[in-house]
Amino acid sequence: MERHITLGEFIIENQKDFPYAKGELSALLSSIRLAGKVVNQQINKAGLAEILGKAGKENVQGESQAKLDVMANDVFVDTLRNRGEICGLASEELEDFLVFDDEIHKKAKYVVLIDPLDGSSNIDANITVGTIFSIYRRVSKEGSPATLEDFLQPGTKQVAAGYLIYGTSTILVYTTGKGVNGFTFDPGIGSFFLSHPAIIFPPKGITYSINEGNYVHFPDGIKKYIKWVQQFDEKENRPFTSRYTGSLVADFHRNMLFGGIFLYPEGTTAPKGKLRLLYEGNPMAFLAEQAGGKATDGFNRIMEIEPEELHQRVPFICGSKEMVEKAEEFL
Ligand code: P6P
Repeated sequence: MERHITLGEFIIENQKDFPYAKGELSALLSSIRLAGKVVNQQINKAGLAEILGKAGKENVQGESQAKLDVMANDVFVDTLRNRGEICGLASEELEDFLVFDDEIHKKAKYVVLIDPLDGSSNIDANITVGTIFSIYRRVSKEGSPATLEDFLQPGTKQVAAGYLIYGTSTILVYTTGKGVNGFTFDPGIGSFFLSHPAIIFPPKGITYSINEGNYVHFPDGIKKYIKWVQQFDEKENRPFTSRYTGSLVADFHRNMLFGGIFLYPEGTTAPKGKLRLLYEGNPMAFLAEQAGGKATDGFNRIMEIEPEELHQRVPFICGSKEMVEKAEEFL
């Protein structure tokens, strides 16, 4: 029987890809693995532990925070801080970034940006949610506290990025710039095993993911593209199939495995779109590009956008390269 390599073994085996790093990035990825296991366990027992529902607080997005959102944020903050490899962390759930400025953390090389529980509005309906993370090397001086500039870096500077998808199984998917690999969690053993080696984004597919409830608010080009995908064309397998879960990680993961396009464009009610550049757009764009896909705001490569603020939103079109390029023709 073929034995699958564990995530820990994979990280160690690929340590050689980082001659400049002395194991810090590997340790950081391992701490993300640990936090993912804890969040996975909490999510799976949420219904029993009565921690479903609202925490009674609002996050910076003005969205009511589900208790699991708060739990996931705290688990990642505590686990990543305890491993000592980051000097700061920014989260969708926190208005400002956290600075870890004791003697150990001030010397750390990396900062992390996370969406601790993306798609959390789905939680109470038991629909797939996810954690998204993005890792940068700090630009501020080692030995000093992290600064905003450490977080406002373009996506091209990402050292690593990935997500955990808490679905019918829990899978950790990440890249360090050497392709994309997925690891499925075996709760019986408590380890992640390589299940999706060298993921390739199919150049085209027949699935499109967009919240058509916002149709009236979309720019004309997006409306024309939606009409185009819905027209009959046997040669091109149109009309395409609509698949939209309201959970970016779930829609992205399905599209990356089987082909497809995800669109969250700007609209009159969301002038800059809804998704956050730093901890949704950039990490998903890094993964998409590393797997051979594409991610733009309709006109510009997502990863080349110069960030101006921590929670800035960005119009987001991401998926199979040929599908994204076709959509851009309408804009
Ligand atoms: P809407 C979840 O809140 C999220 O950030 C993404 O995971 C998801 O793709 C999108 O928002 C859903 O937004 O407006 O369609 O409900």
